[in-house]
Amino acid sequence: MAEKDTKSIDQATTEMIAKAAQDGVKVVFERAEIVKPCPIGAEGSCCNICAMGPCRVPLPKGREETPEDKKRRTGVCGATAETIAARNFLRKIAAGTAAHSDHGRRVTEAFLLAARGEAPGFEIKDEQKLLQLALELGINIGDRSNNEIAIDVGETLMNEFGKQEGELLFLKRAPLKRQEIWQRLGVAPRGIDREVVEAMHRTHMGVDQDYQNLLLQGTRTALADGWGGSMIATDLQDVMFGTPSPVHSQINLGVLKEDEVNIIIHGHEPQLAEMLAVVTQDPEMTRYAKSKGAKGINLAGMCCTANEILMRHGVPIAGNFLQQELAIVTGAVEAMVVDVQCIMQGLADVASCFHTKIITTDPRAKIEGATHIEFDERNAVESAKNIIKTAIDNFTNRGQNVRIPDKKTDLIAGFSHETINYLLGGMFRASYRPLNDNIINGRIRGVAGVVGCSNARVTHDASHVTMVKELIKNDVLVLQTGCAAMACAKAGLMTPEAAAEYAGEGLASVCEAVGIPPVLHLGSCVDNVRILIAATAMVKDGGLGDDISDLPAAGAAPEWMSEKAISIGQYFVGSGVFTVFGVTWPTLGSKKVTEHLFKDFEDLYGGMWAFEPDPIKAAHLMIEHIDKKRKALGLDKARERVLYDMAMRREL
Ligand code: BF8
Repeated sequence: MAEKDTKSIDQATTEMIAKAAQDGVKVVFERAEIVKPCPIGAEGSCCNICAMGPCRVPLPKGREETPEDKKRRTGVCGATAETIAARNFLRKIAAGTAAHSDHGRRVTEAFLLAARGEAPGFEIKDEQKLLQLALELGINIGDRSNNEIAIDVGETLMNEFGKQEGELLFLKRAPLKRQEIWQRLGVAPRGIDREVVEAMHRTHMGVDQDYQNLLLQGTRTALADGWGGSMIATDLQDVMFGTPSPVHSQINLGVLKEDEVNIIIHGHEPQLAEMLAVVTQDPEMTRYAKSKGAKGINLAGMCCTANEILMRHGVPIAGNFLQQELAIVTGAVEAMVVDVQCIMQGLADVASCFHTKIITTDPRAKIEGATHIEFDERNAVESAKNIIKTAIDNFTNRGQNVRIPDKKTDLIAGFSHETINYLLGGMFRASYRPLNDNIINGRIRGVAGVVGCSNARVTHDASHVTMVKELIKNDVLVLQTGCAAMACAKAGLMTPEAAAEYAGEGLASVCEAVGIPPVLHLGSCVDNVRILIAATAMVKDGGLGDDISDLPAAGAAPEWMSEKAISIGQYFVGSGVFTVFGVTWPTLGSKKVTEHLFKDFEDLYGGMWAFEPDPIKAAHLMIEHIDKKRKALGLDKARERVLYDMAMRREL
């Protein structure tokens, strides 16, 4: 694992870490120094699935593994280091898939309530996307109302979770060649829940004990996330709340306001956040805030919920994963409202040192010491008002120890697949043609998805920003989601002006012509499926091969930490994408498993994993892969033309 010499490259974060230390408040950065990662668990060599263990089978350190070592490296039941590493890896995928898919299921439930008129305040905002979805799913449109159609769409997609036979419906969205690969390998997922349950069964003591077979189920489970649960979540969120389009906003702790009631909404599912965004605008709420001495109500986002309401409402972002406790350390947050995923339990402890209320809202995710106000879509407006009033009431408890870092950055977000299509092609000829053409002519070398978390084991934001700068300097257009997107937005890479400052000549010329940043924000972690759809659209537009694995494209999560990231990585690899992770790699305890993921997978899927903690080296692995794909497509010659004069630019 890479050692880190500084905690964060972000000034606001550094400032608040210092304030936390001054105030005697322990935050994640300090805990990471106290609690060292278990080296055996980190390499996937600890098996704790039965009570004969936990069995630890670490690789010998500082020397090559001998045949004698190999014999000794088994659990009590005889499970090999390969089985143990593969089983641990599959369990991570199952947990990640479960998280995204339970999010998708909850969104589908809300969608059905809205369609049935049982969730006042929620409605169908994107009629066009609803109708497209209905056509795709074979649902009769005729002269039926949007709500009638939506009920059928919702019920059809809800069935995807518990389906026992057949294949997930959205697999048909993939290029034909990709679908054939999945069928040949037997990894086309059936129902989403079925794949997660089967993964858990196969990793139970004494079931699947062939690492290659375990990893096939890893792919099938992950595909049930990418082309199933996450895709359902993104599509239905778009229909219900609107498909994102470019929007200007700001990011970092400096978006908090000293004279207003600050409410941070943190987590993942957008239903509550959407309602808070609406209800904070209610004059009754503003009057109430003023009656308590505040000038107004300031709503800001944290983690992926932040991405959701940024993309649709331009609500500013307070920070990414490692900044959640630091927002409270400002002393200016009246309430941090959370739902599910990536919410540190440490928040409750940090909040106890300030006046901040941690408000949990979901029955699946309570935190000891937090206030629980349940959010119910059937009664969404009332739930949201109740939460906001609780925050406003807390304003008078704010102490004197307030310091908000004077640091925020402009960004443009909202690049859904539909928006990219429209921006490139225009309303009447929306297409990816100009993107494909500019890849073919070499102005754009390729496309990279740089996604994922922040991780306290490496310098916060550093790998994201370094990697992305290196990629765009080399004319690679970068698509981002999650906390990775926030890191680069804070570094100023998500404005159109960033193209001239950081991008290579070819990429900059295209960005200037279209008016887009060189780094596009596509949303939250479930929205990684927008990248799958964009990649598929590139294949379908022609000239770049007939499968996702033919594209000059690559993926990365340089600061990953969550099981969801592993699931995302596996569905990208299983969809044909070369994917590099940083920080640490969870199967290093087995060379065979690691080689299988890093090398054999390319023969199976056309995409494979890699591990490289150095972000510049990782960026160059991606660029090499992109160049390899360009060569295979016969595009290596076109890349030689990279310098453009003004006349050439005008021709774009
Ligand atoms: O789902 S990027 S730290 S917030 S897991 Fe979590 Fe990672 Fe952030 Fe969103 Ni994704």
